[in-house]
Amino acid sequence: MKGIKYILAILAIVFLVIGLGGCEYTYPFEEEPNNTPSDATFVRNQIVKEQIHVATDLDYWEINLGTIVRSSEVKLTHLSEDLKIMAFGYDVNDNQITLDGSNNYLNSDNDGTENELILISNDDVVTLFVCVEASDRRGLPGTYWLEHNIY
Ligand SMILES: [Ca+2]
Ligand SMILES: [Ca+2]
Repeated sequence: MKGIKYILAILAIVFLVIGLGGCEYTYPFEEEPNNTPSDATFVRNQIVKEQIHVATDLDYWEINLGTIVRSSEVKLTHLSEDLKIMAFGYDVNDNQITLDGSNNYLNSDNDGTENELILISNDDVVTLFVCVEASDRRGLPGTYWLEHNIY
């Protein structure tokens, strides 16, 4: 019995050290490296809470919208620093879709910690890629919640 308590105590210390040491990994859903679209973390929740841990960090997310979606939105809330967001989409045949005139992406970069919001009205988008990064304005790391909704 004493031995089990000892082992549990050691395990608790190990988990504590891992948790404190790897700051990025105390956030449960991001899978670094995710700095390119091909390394994007698949979004499994409506809301994920993450962070840009250094100014040069990029966080790519992949959101599967499905084929019956008419429109969708992605937003950044609870910003601790001035961050920005960009989104681009692919159709059912994995072809990239032009979302905004001649641009193949949409972006939102409001001043300060104001929420960022992107609305996607193109119903051909089946897979959405989202990139979160520090704004050019301040270039500083920060935490965020990424939320998506489909209609
Ligand atoms: Ca990150
Ligand atoms: Ca990253």
